[in-house]
Amino acid sequence: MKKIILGVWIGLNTAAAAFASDLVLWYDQPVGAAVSSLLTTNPGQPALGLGGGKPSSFISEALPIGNGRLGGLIAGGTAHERIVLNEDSLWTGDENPGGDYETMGAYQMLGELFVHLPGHEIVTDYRRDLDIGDALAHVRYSANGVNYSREYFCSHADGVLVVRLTADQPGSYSGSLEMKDSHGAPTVAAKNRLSAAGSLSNGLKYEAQLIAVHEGGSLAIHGSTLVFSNCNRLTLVVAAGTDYAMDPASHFRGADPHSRVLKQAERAASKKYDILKAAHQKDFHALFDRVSLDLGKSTAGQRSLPTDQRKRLAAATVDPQLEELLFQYGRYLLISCSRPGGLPANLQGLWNDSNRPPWHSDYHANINIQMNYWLAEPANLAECAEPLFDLVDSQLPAWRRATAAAKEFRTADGKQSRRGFAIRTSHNITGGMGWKWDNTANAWYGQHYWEHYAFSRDARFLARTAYPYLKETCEFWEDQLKTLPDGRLVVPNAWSPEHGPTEDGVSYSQEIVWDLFNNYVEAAEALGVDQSYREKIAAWRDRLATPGIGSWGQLLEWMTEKHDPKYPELDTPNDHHRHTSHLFAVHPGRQISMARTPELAAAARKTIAARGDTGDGREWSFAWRCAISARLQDGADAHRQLQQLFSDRNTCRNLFGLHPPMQIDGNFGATAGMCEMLLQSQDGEIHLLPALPAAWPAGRVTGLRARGNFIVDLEWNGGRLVSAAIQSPEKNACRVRYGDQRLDLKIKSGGTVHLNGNLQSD
Ligand code: FUC
Repeated sequence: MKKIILGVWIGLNTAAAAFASDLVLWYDQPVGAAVSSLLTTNPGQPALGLGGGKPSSFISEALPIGNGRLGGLIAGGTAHERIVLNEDSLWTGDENPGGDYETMGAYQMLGELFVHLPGHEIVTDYRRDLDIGDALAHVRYSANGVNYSREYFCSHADGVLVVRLTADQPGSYSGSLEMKDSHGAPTVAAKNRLSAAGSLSNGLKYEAQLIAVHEGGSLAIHGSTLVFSNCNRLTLVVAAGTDYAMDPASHFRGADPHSRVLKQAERAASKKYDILKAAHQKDFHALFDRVSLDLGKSTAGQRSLPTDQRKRLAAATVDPQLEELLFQYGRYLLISCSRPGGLPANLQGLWNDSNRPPWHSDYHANINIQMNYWLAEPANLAECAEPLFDLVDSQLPAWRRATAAAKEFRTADGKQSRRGFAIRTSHNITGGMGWKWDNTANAWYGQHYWEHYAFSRDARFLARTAYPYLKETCEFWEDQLKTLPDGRLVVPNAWSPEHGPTEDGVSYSQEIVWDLFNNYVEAAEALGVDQSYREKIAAWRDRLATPGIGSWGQLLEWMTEKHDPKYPELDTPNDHHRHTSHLFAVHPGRQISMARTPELAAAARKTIAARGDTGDGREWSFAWRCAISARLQDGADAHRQLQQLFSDRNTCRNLFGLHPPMQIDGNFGATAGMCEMLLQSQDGEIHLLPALPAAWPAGRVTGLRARGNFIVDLEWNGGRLVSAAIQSPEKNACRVRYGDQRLDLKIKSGGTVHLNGNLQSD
């Protein structure tokens, strides 16, 4: 039996063996327990995290729930539960055309909810978990002979965060509820509710409301807290909002949040808990259940370990069910932080426990936000990508103004650029931008617009949303590209992100503009519009300088190989930089492929091998490398890169990507990389199991999407395809590939074609 006394853990855990469900993150300690334990036993010594030897942080341990807009991070404390509350539009800053990182503002923490339960200091059989297959978090323990249980979720259906406290004996709940605003607004208690309302320095108004519904016992106000005595059960409902509106015409301000928040809280509090839970389940399952993955069974030993201990071992020994969990965690997190009508996932999704988060928890446009959305299309969560398009579209007027005013974008004749817009490396949600121009980020965002169409074939989206964006961005690049004496076109003053000198024709920028032009041409063809402009852009695409191959067989990151005394390792086999920007053309781009450009593909492989496992790589680096190796059809390396993500350097105990203290792009990138290992469709054919690693000898996946509006199910055994089912909601045709076999298929509207491992129809 395991016992906690004031955060000190003693004894053995009997609960562990029972907790082996496949899609559950679970722990036998509350957040911070290891730290408190060390502080208690070694007063005066620095706090150490569980075995990692590094200080622990709340955000790396707490369990995340969210409804796309509102989020909670759950500590799972027994005598003192702490839930950090987030609302994704709570941002300081404004439109700042000067591009000053400090005045750009930062994503803020909303507040904290505390449940104080005196007498729950000494507990046994403790467990906290997050069931990502059901979007429910739990805390369970026994104290004073009572079995206590809590369930938590954040409902998109009702717009609220819900906590339900139950016990197996009546009258067992006595304690208090406290809500703390992160910006000093007072909490007001009235009847059965707590509320806090305030405004930020930029005038953004916000409000949070908690309503407590108690069953049995009593509830009373004490100062700014609610005190409950001898209750059987409690249901807590939290609603929150701001007056942010994703609308430049109203300067990003909408209605005062008060009445909306009040209504949401009251409506939810008037419903029975089971009704709230059922609505949440229905909404969540409609998205989550579209894809299932089975990579084989983990050992009983692996399955018996709490997630934090288990994941560390998985860096060295294959743990198929934990890999499956990581895959589905990316999908769970995207569903929980990016829903139509809301804001896109920022650097931390929407989970933030600080008012000065790293990198302002902003939208970083040189890899990070793009990586957040790589999984959306293939992992069958396309609607979760809509917030990205909505936000970007809403920022365009401000970005156009900032670009027109910038000296960096003067046209060749010395005049200001009048067409299009550029984006800096970081931006906020109100037209403001931060650090350094990332010239080709506009074109990279364009890839997402194109891919949303390429997967769905939604002609309306293409015509109304994607095409105008792509065309305007082409016009920007028409004005900006520079012609070399030999006629090749180059992006001037380009930067391979965060690595080495700025100069013309950097591979990263060349490849991204190539991708834009290529996507534009296909978009114009699909719509049958702008023939002469389409032909011009196709010709310009073919004149863009392409990346070269260097002295040790690597893909060149700059037009010429660097021998720079300032950066002696630059462009050498010892260059272990975290960015692999010049491999954009392999993934997520499609300019380099094994079939069409085998020499460049081989050079890309050299580069990725040299980047290495240690050095400067961060969580997102390994996710990106996993996807790149998958595109290079190297399943073994793709899997090796994936495994790096389980190391203590790259993943937190709650499986959030670890870029101190946390960053979410690695989570989304890992899911996307695994999709690439199982199915690809960027080259005009549906390629089944293109990078299956030996580590996954047998398995099954259902519900992955392929470009062209197809859904694909696959089963394999002994490392070989056993069966495939390809379905399309429309009358459709495709070429299917497995290994070197190819088959042209026609599918009836709403039909499914079943194939065996030799690509023969059943
Ligand atoms: C990129 C990376 C950093 C970090 C930051 C948010 O610029 O180079 O490692 O992930 O984004």
